Amino acid sequence: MAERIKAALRDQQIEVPSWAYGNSGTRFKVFAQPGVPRTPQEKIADAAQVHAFTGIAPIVSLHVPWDRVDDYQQLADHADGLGVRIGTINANVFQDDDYRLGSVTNPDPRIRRKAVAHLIDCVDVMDATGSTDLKLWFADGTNYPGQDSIRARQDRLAEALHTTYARLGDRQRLLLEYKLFEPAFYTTDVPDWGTAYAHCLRLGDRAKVVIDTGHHAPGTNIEFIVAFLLHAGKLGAFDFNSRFYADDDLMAGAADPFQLFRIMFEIVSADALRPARGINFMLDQCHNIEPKIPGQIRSVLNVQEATAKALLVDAEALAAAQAAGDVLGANAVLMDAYHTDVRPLLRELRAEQGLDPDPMAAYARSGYAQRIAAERVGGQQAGWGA
Ligand code: LRH
Ligand code: MN
Repeated sequence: MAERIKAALRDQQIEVPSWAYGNSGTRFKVFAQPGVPRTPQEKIADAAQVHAFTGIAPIVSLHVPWDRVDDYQQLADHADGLGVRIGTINANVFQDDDYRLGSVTNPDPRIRRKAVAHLIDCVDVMDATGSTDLKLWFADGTNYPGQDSIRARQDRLAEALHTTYARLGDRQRLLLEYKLFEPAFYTTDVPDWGTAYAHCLRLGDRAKVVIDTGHHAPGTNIEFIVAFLLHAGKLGAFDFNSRFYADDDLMAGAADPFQLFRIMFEIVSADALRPARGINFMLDQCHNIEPKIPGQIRSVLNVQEATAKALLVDAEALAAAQAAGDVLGANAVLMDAYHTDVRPLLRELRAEQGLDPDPMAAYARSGYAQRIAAERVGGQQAGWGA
């Protein structure tokens, strides 16, 4: 059992977001922190620390233009030199004054063309970095009833997605992310999994849905969405984080470790953990007050722990209890796994991989945090530039 679980965990790959290493916050305040990166190169160096201490975070997502450089091939080589690679390219059509009434759904065709041009530019970046995934999240929506035609905006969205999908290379995918609300507060043009799923069905096989765990109405059963989209072959990726209220972007597993376990159980029981299955496990978080690299290490470990517990579920006993209609028995099988302390097994796994069994402590001892705080003086600390 332990060997089977370790084997699956050795293959686990988690993608970390470049923007988690920059300053972030809320409309009330963005707190600067010492040592925060100023360049995409420094963000990637910090992300490489997370992989160095966890062994399972070899991929870094970029966000354009936050991570704009003159030579993306050179940036990919820089990442390679640090033992990581550039993964998903995130487009950004939510921070330009032109997008006040929407980007790809804007009533003004000139602004729609501008937005689509950016999406196409991001595919050019993918060609340069060797990335396979283009992730699209649209802030597009309305704030008041009557502001715009809900149906017309869907047509504009479909047209923009179609144009972008047609530009993709054969190995490239379009990942469509939905979100219930914010920054729009009446309608959001891609508000839920059903809307994203419908658009992806129409686009084609290389269009998949992204589930950001912070983008649902309170009380939403996210693992049902996971199971359904997996079953339909339309689950492309996760943006893992956690929340107590809205899109809080807190550390994955921090607010609701049981939910993360239930999600990973749906993944494991569909044998979808292996990288070959094409599900991209990404973090999408903001460390507004806590130190960013340790925050990322903790988040990666939380996903690993939830995965290990999910792999512990006795599938045979569960199937037997389910077939027998043994409600409490079936639930107990899952809860036994969830209540099992997998930390000793994970420490053992890390030691076998030549890693320090306690990545958080090992990073703290490394002195990296003090070094970057001393070195990174001056220049413009990275942030969301909002
Ligand atoms: C939107 C979102 C999206 C990213 C952004 C950083 O809330 O989840 O995935 O572009 O955060
Ligand atoms: Mn997200």
